Amino acid sequence: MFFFSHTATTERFILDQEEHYPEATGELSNLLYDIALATKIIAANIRRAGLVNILGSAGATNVQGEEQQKLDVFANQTMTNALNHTGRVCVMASEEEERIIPVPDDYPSGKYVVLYDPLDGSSNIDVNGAVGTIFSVYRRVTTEGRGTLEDVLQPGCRQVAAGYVIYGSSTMMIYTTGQGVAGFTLDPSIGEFLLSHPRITTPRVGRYYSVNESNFARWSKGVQWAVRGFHGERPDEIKGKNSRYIGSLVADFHRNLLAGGIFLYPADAKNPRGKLRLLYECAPMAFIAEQAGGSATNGVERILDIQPTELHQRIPLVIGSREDVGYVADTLRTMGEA
Ligand code: FBP
Repeated sequence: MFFFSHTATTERFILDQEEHYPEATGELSNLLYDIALATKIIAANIRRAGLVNILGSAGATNVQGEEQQKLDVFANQTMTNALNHTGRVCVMASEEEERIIPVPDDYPSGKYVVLYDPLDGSSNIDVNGAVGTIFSVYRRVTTEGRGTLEDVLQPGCRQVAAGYVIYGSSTMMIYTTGQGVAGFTLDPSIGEFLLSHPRITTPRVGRYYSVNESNFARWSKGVQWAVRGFHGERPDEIKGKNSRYIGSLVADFHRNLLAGGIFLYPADAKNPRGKLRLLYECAPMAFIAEQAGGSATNGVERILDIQPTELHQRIPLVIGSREDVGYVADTLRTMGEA
């Protein structure tokens, strides 16, 4: 039974936050609401995925060289359609699209830039594992007209908002606008995201480590030595941790954010620059991690300080509980890998 008291919807929460910004125009709030709407549509289709013809391959390969799933294509189109006509956005970019996505000529161009990984964790779709949508918002740097690549290639520290939606046992939206991190749970009975986690903070030291250990042999000696600490092999330096790995960044990050932990996708002999994308995955998650008291590096450097040079640039990612991320950086420095 649901009693309507003063439970905050995303809209009410965003409006409350806006009060801190007398100069706010409400456009960012509306933009976050556009994203919330798109993810509700994606959630509704994921929930019925086995019943409607939306599972399996779309029979195409995306710019990442990955086989596109039907849900990847659907989620990508849903995000783009929710954003491209509102007059709030000047350009978009998606992990699924080779080039930047312009606002169609017959729609006005706005002041925001939105980047998204429409469906993260694609390998989990057909096995009913948790997947997610990741988004990142910047103000444009060009002054007028259609947005350009220059508007998209901004360092993460310039984000005005970032978040993700996890389609797990429940559907949750987690986001920050630089005033801490809040979490909302979708109530399917009323189709609204309701505030369920007002002020999310992550423990300084985590109990979990999340990494694809099958890549161990391909890691550098420094990364191997760092992960061996999580195994409990370096008791003088760090307490061993429990291993958890779903293979979906959103799901692994979400667990560690709430319960404390560290997620790593290091570079390796197969992915010498790492696997995860700076703009669509690493920068938005880094903004959330830092706003929750955690941290995020490429092993050594702060993710939010990295200046992107390519649209689909990949980097190594170490993210989560602050002291654990620091321990990895110290290990790599000691091993002369930084
Ligand atoms: P996409 O599904 O958006 O391509 O994301 C990449 C990803 O699935 C991450 O979500 C996840 O952390 C990682 O790749 C898993 O990679 P691997 O299967 O190599 O461990």
